[in-house]
Amino acid sequence: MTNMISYSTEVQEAIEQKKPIVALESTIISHGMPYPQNVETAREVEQIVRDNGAVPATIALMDGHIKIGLSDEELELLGNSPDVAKVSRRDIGQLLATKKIGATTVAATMICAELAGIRVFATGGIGGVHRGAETTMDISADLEELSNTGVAVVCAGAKSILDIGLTLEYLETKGVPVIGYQTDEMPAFYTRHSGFPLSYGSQSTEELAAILKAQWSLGLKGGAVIANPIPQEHALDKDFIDGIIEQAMAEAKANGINGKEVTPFLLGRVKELTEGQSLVANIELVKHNAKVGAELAASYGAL
Ligand code: PSU
Ligand code: MN
Repeated sequence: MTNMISYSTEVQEAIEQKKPIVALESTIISHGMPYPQNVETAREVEQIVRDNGAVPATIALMDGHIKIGLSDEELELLGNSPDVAKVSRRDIGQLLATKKIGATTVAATMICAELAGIRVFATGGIGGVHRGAETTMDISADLEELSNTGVAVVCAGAKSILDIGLTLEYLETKGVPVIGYQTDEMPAFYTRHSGFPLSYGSQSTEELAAILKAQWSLGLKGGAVIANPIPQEHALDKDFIDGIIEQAMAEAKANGINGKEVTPFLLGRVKELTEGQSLVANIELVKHNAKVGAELAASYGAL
């Protein structure tokens, strides 16, 4: 197994020196944001992790390897090639065997992070139960992964292209803790409020780390969602963004978009319809998650 995993020098040294490490996903780069903002953001996010006391490990599949930590050239390749695959759990073996380039989703990044011994992962938003899932059965593999794989995912909640209430129900059934960071309410990605209360909100990364430690020390399988709302100054107006999401979803339906194409299609259309405002908000919330992720990794490492 180990010869399929390759570490960047920075991450290798961090492992040897037992420094805190934060995993970062790559689908957000390849399919979640347009070029060149995607690559710029990826580099800025890595720097924020460093500035807050941890080492970034952006994860992707290339040349038959799971790469833990990417060079500038590798990031550029991910952000600016048309044929990067979106890789979830089911795709990992195929991508490695065929040596193609794959960007890892939340699910696949969690798997790779766990293989590398990394416990904290920061991203934008998780996948979830899509609206209308009672007929389409479109439920992201991210949710199953959260119930199986021991990695904490710092995110700004799930955006309202999803059914946030059903996503929370699913996570509850699967025994996944969803813990607010300095909030008692599930955030809704572009906005701070969804109206759905969480069972617990924590004020400090020290306490979050202690919660994770208790869960994993008992051998309780699975990860956790650390729900960290977008900073107020970058939040979008709820009615504005909800209207646009409705329109993008209607277009997805009219165009027969389904399967793994749904999330990238909706993200792209929302960006166009907001004239880029959603992209700015998305970038800012990812940066904030990177900061909290670094602080959480440092707190966890100090236990
Ligand atoms: N949500 C976002 N931006 C993203 C994604 C989700 O706000 O880029 C990506 C993540 O990689 C997530 C994936 O794991 O989409 C979920 O895709 P699906 O719904 O096909 O499982
Ligand atoms: Mn899906």
